Order: sequence, then structure tokens, then C-alpha cells
Amino acid sequence: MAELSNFQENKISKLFTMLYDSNNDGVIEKRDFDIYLQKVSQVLGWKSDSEKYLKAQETLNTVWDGLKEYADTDKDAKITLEEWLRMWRDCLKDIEAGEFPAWQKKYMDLMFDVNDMSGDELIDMEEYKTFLTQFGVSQDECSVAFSKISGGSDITREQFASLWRGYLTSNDKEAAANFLFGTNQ
Ligand SMILES: [Ca+2]
Ligand SMILES: [Ca+2]
Repeated sequence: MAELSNFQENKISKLFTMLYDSNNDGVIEKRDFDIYLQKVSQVLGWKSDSEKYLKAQETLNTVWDGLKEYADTDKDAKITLEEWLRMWRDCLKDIEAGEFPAWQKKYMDLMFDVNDMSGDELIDMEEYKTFLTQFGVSQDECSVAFSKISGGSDITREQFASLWRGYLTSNDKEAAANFLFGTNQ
């Protein structure tokens, strides 16, 4: 099992708090995914019987099942930060090689889809802002972060996956990928 540097651990902990633990009670549970779905549906204007909503719901259920299977060491259907970090230590090497766990790949693809509101397979700055401000990142911070990660053009699905990999694994504090979820690490 690989060790995480403090820098990697901070970034991975931020993901836990910002993106996954929707109700901020210190553990990830199925309920957090339900809240997440409500949140993005509101932003995107999805009705709860629409095809997109149902598809996202199915994906999130699969993501939760995969995450639970991998990370929930004590099988209490709650992922603590400790369990979360243990999982990332375990899969760090695979991710460095570009191999994400299947559930994580699904989550990344869904994240791309909900960011790419216009559906043109590119994330532009406005879309990035619309999405990330829902998670407590300010407009200004989004602008700075987007300039860093995009290098001046919109983000393709392939770049997005590469930014995730960099975010999770990089130890270079100047690496653009560190800014994927805002400017604070
Ligand atoms: Ca929670
Ligand atoms: Ca647990």
C-alpha cells in the first residue's frame, strides 16, 4: 500500500468533505448521494421522472455500491475519512498508471456530464462556475482555478480524466490539476 504525502492527503480529504459528504456529518452514506442528485438536478433543471435524472440516479447507485464495496472496511454502510484515505492509499499506484477503480470512472464521467450543461462535450468557464459554486466555491476562485486547469481553452472529457488523475496523485504544488476543485488545497 502506498503512503500519501500530506499534500495528497489534504486534496483527497477535501474531495471527501466538499463533494461526497453532502450533509457534512463526517461520513459518506447512501443519503449523501441522494442529496447530491437533488442538488445537481436543481441546477440542471431535471425533473425526477426525466431520463437524465433516472440515468444519473442509476449511475450514483452504482458508484455508491462500488465505493462501499471497496472502502467500507467495517461494513457499517458508512465511509469514514479514515476508510476513505485507506482506499486511496490502496489504489494510488493504479491511478498513477491511469487505471481508476470502475466506480470512480463512472463518477468522473457523470461529473463531466453534469458540468457540461450544454452537452457539447466541452466544459467551459461558465459551466465550471455554475457547477462549482454549488459546492461553496466563490465565482472569483472559480475564475482563477479554471484559468489554471484549462490553459485557456475548454476542457474535453479526456483532459478532465487527466486532471482528476493529477489532482489525486500529484505532489507538485504548482501542477495545474491541483486546481480542479478550486484554489485551496
Ligand atoms: Ca454524510
Ligand atoms: Ca465504514
